[in-house]
Amino acid sequence: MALSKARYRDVLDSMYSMLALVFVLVACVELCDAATVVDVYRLIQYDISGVPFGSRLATLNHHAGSLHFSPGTDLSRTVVMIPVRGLNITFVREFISQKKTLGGLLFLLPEMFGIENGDGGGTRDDVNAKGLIKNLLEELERLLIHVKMPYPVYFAFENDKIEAVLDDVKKNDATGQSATATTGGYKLVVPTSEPRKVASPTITNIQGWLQGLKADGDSNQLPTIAIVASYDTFGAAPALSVGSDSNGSGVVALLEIARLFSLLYSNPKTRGRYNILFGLTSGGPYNYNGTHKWLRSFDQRLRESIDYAICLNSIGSWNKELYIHVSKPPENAYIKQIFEGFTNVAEELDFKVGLKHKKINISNPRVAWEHEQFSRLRVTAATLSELSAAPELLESTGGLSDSRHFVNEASIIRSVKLVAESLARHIYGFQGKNIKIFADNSSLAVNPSYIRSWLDLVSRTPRVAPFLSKNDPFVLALQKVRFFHPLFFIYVLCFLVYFS
Ligand SMILES: *[C@@H]1O[C@H](CO)[C@@H](O)[C@H](O)[C@H]1NC(C)=O
Ligand SMILES: *[C@@H]1O[C@H](CO)[C@@H](O)[C@H](O)[C@H]1NC(C)=O
Ligand SMILES: *[C@@H]1O[C@H](CO)[C@@H](O)[C@H](O)[C@H]1NC(C)=O
Ligand SMILES: *[C@@H]1O[C@H](CO)[C@@H](O)[C@H](O)[C@H]1NC(C)=O
Ligand SMILES: CC(=O)N[C@H]1CO[C@H](CO)[C@@H](O)[C@@H]1O
Repeated sequence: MALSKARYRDVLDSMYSMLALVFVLVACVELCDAATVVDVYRLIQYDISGVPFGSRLATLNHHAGSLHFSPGTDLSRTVVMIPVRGLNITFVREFISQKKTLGGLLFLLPEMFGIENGDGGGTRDDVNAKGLIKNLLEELERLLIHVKMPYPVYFAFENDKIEAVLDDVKKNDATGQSATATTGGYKLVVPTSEPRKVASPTITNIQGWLQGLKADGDSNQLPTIAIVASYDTFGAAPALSVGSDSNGSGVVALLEIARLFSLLYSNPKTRGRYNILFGLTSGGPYNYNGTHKWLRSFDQRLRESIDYAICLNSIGSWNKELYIHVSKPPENAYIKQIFEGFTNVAEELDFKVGLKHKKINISNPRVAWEHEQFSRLRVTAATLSELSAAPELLESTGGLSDSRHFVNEASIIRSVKLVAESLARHIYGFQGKNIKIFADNSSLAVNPSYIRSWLDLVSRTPRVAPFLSKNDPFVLALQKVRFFHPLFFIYVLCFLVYFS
């Protein structure tokens, strides 16, 4: 069952707690003595406008079965183990839509999607195989987050133990006899209490500020440029939603751009005549709800001082072309200036930027891109992304398949060079001149190891907003970023959930 578009206008209104759990796998073959413990991750459970989605139960205590069950088998007391590798997605879609009564589902994910599995090189064949399985996982995720399943659904990573169990279970199923306590087999147990609604969840925006230099008078009267990235994620398994590309890549690029400009701004001789505002926004998957709240927290003078805002989203896995998405027409003087500035730098760096124009619909609260939240307040803004078209709500939000494996540091480095260099030329009035401010090997060079270490950190940090408090180590790490001096931070707490 897919959600109708109309319903998407409302943001998610409840989330249920419970992330990773320890899964106790009890082998009950003849002698009930061997027990194995495997980490499992529960499928998300949430409501939109009172409509329930995801897995609605958590406690599990049933026998393991495979997809090799004989037709007509009663599966109401069986946990069906489904390896994602080689999965027939049509079959799973039909299986779920039949709304069978099941004891539960356990999906086995390839190891490389594990959070601990950093970047892997591999041959070209590997890359193709990885691409296929990534697409499969994306499809599965899309399927699972948009249905309601009245039974527990978990994910686990493949390993020798669990594969051996699956082999045994398949053999048993092939005999046509279902496993029970008396016939032997395996029992899968998750001893947990049922989830509760997350009480007053909040989302946290983080803001930084570089003060420009005004020779005579008040620097608050200077124009401002805003650089923004949404940092939270949404996915089928909250505990696995690290979003290396969406939008870990944008966060990492923002931090590096902030580092570069704070170097320039720490010297009065190179401090620009623009203030620079950095925003790490939350609620990205929920219609950029945090951005919406953040913008409304500005006083009018700040909002009016914003020359333009650049939002960075999914810029970690492109090759040849990036897109600038705007809602003002391409003929608009500001848009022309931004686009020409970016195009010139991109040419020097030997790639292309395309301009994509999509009008906003003021009477529809649903936005396609982050910059549209700015556009709605008449602030000129653009989103830089490798995506040529806007994803649907709750898509490309950093779920299961968006792992470190598929993000390329070189793409982020080139994106940083593009944005930093274009902005610097705008700030220092070098438009149209081939002047490299952030030249390689200079003291202002882009720092690949800095980029890599942040990318590694975001790729290890699940960031589904209601589960990420303002005291989360990741949020604290962002707050402590040293170069952000003399930047300051403000936490804007937004209430995402309404209770009736
Ligand atoms: C996948 O499952 C569908 C539905 O059960 C079936 O019709 C199709 O033949 C299967 N495809 C493969 C490649 O097994
Ligand atoms: C704008 O949004 C409103 C409300 O969702 C909708 O009724 C209308 O058809 C939309 N207009 C266009 C031009 O898409
Ligand atoms: C930067 O330095 C490295 C080695 O330190 C060198 O290989 C590279 O060519 C230099 N790049 C530029 C643009 O000077
Ligand atoms: C953000 O969430 C709040 C609370 O659920 C809701 O009232 C508001 O309309 C949302 N804003 C946007 C822009 O979606
Ligand atoms: C989690 C999140 O905000 N993801 C965003 C990443 O970027 C893409 C492309 O701009 C957005 O569509 C996602 O919503």
